[in-house]
Amino acid sequence: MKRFFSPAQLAHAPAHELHNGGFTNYAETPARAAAILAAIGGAEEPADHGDAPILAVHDAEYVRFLRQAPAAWAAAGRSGDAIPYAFPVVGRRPLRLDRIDAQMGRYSFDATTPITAQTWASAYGSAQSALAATHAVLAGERAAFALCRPPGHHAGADYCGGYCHLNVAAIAAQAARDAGHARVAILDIDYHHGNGTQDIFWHRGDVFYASVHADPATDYPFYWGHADEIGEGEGEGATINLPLPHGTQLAAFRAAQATALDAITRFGATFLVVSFGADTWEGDPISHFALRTQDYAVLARDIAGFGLPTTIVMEGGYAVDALGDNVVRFLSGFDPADLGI
Ligand code: OKP
Ligand code: ZN
Repeated sequence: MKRFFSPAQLAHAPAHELHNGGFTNYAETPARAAAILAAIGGAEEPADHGDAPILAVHDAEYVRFLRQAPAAWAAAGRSGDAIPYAFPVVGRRPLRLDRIDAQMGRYSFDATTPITAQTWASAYGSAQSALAATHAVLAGERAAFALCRPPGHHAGADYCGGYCHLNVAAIAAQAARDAGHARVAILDIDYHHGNGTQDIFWHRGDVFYASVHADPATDYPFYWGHADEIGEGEGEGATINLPLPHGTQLAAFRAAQATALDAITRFGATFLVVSFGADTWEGDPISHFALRTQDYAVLARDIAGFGLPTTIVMEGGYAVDALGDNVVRFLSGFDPADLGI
């Protein structure tokens, strides 16, 4: 299987995240990408498709913010990573936000996603990897893997959060739409609900969003991913949420994924984007499902069985020592030759 990764994606390395009332080491490390890269035996550097496919999903003002936030942070006399602390909960009417702290809160939904001087370059590379994989599939590959890092599914059109800045799955899906696929589906099997992806396509009937994830009643991102969220307007019925309890093992996860795939089939998608997270693994340090490494091949075979051209984008997975094996096992379900990479 073709796979894509840009070395620029290693540069983003925040020192800390706010977790349980204090600062802990940032879980979404460059070592994650390095472990996957080693396990899959390298990757092609993506071609540069430029800003346009990013701006097809994200607001221009938000992209401008991501690019200039580190300079504004430094100009305010701060050292270290930029982190927001105030959020416009009461509404986001158009205001002139001069102070970097005001901008940080406006364009973030949580305080766990620092922005560094390298963040834009890494997020841009991550998006380009997703685009390169998508264009490989559009050109005839049955499936392709984008080693996206930073991940994307928590990022909305105009906000970052959950370690995510650019929504790589949404960018891939939109690229497939723009290449002529009238109905595109996103299957999100990361442990966490992909609130950003859901938000981006919430009102749209042309991109289906299906997610299997930890119940937001117990898990981040709390405010999205409940079973009664189905989209609105043109998008009503084009979102399906399948929350599962702590301790979920293969059988229940596989059944939920089958429900998601059935819905995608009924929708009539001709192109699939998989948001793959390996944080459903039994030993993940920040998650509470119980999938085993060999289970990923089963899940991938079930997906591959639907026969849709498929872009696979990497989302979460924080057990660095197991991450490479888990990813290889997943990819092997699409192409058994990938088990021997
Ligand atoms: C990103 B992805 C644990 C609290 C939650 C944010 C989790 C983001 C997960 N530190 N922090 O969906 O894997
Ligand atoms: Zn996750």
